[in-house]
This record gives sequence, C-alpha cells and structure tokens, in this order.
Amino acid sequence: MFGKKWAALAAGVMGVTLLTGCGGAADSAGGGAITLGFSQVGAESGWRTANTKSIQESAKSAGIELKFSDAQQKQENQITAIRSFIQQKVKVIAFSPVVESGWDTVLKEAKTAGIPVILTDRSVDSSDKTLYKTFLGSDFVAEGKKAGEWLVKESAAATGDVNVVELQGSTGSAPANDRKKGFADAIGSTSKIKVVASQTGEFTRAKGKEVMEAFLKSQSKIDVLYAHNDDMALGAIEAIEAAGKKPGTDIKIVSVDAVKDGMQALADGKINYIVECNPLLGPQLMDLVKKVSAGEEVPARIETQETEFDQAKAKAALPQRQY
Ligand code: GZL
Repeated sequence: MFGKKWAALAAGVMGVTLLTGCGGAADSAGGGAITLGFSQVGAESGWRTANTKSIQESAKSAGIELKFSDAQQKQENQITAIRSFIQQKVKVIAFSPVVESGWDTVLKEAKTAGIPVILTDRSVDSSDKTLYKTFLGSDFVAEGKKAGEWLVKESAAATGDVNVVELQGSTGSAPANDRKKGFADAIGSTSKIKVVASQTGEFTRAKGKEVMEAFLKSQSKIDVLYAHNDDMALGAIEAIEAAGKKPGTDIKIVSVDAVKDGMQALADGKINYIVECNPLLGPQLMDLVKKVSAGEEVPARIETQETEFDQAKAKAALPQRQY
C-alpha cells in the first residue's frame, strides 16, 4: 500500500515522536513529554537559587518539559504566570506561593481547566483543600521552634534579660509567619528572653543589613539576632561589624536555611547555630508530577527531612555541601 517514500516518512515521524517521548516522561495519554508550568517566587536568596537549580535540573533528567517563570517576589506575577500556564494547557502546574493568601480565584481557574496544582516550598491559607493535590516542603513552625529551643538552652546560665532582635522573612509569607510563631512558642515560657524588635528583612542580605543597622541604633542592648534566613543574617553581620561589634560573640546569631555562605559564617564563629531548610525539592517534585499527571493518588503533605548545625557539625558538613 505504501511506497518506500511513505515508509521513510512514517519512520521519520515515528522517530521524532519517539525522540520526544524517549527518555521523557510521556504524558499518560501518550502525547509526548509531560509539560510542567512552574512559578518561582524570585531569586532573593541563596536558598532560592539552589531551589531553582534543583527544579530545573530534575525536570531535565526526568524528561519533563519545564515552563519556568520568575515572579520577582510579586504575587501578581505569579497569578499571571499561572493563568498563562492554563492558557497553554500544561499538564501540571506547580508553584511556591510568595505569600499565603489570595490564591483561591486563580486556583479555581486551574481546577476548572482540569489542571492539577502542586504546592512546593511554601503553602497557601485556602480553606478549600481540593484546589491543590499536595504540598511538598518544610515545617516552618518546627524550624522556628528549633531556633527558639537552642536559645533557651543557650540562655540557661544568663542572669539578666536576653534581648533578641528578629529579622523576619517576606511579609505574609508562610516561612515568615510560621518561623516567627515557632520561635515565640519555644521561648514563650522563658521570661528572661525578650524579643525587643522584629521587622522584615525581606529574606535578602541588603535589607537584612539595613534593618540591622536601624536595630543597632534604636536598641540600647542587643544580645541575640534571630534571622529567618542566612542571607539576612549575613547582611546583619556586615552591619554588626561596621558598628565595631563581634558577630557570634557580642551578638549571638541563630539563623535558618544552612546555605553554604551561612555555614561558612557558622564555621568561622560569626553565626552560632543554623536550622536547616532543604531547597533540593526537585527530584521529589518531578516524581509527584509524574504521579499526578497519571492520575495517581499522592499524600496531601510531604515534609522534607532536615537537621540543625552547630559550629563543629558545620565544619564537618561544609566540604560535601551541595548548596
Ligand atoms: C523556605 C523558603 C525561604 C528561605 C529563604 O522554604 O521559602 O525563602 O528560607 C527564601 O532563604 O528566600
């Protein structure tokens, strides 16, 4: 029925299809690679850079076609990106919500379009749990609690008040809200530990330095800095040193993330304790994308395994640190 020419053409088409599909995570309907629309918060910190790298590399090795958008820390940009993914009829949408609130409308649009949504890293406060399939990330309240418990132990021998200044993460974000809560819960019963000032440093070094400069001017006595991430702690270290004080000695510092620069400061004695928050969510996310794409059930919440570092543990871990 078909001459050689037609057979060659058919083989060519099959080849291209196979090539697209080969090594790729084929769409459950067999229509080529799974397309994933991912809206990222921004590029505000070392943690975020590592998180983006993990997602992009994992998509590539999983053969998943990634449509990636950087929202530059603006919710309106994430909403625009999610609407664009819906228009493009991607198979799955995943995102790290820059803030907890204001997502129901756009998530209902994705649900109406029949596109499953996965939350990674940060969560949303929607009461309608059917708007997303699962949450993959950390327990930020537990992270704040670990930081507070360390300070309670560290302050046991202190006779006078222990004055704490707090650099909060981005206003309205799940990590900022929850790390603040967890820390307050942990120190709550200890009357001598007092948070005398608390303000957002937007998870960036620059803002962390700026706010720490203001704290140093406004507070007569600062014993401890609690920073919601290493980048703000590193900015604050610059301000503390510029004020002629020794970070880690005159002002103790407890932080969250455990990115390489933070771990180096811990090894150098400029930070005293770091609670880890793991950004390497890519491999687990791609497994979830394949399962959700195939209509498989997935757990409602998947928490990442994390640890804590003192100076000795940081020195030992640094050589193998991936981020
Ligand atoms: C936490 C993540 C936070 C990091 C910051 O999972 O959302 O955002 O702690 C980052 O470094 O900017």
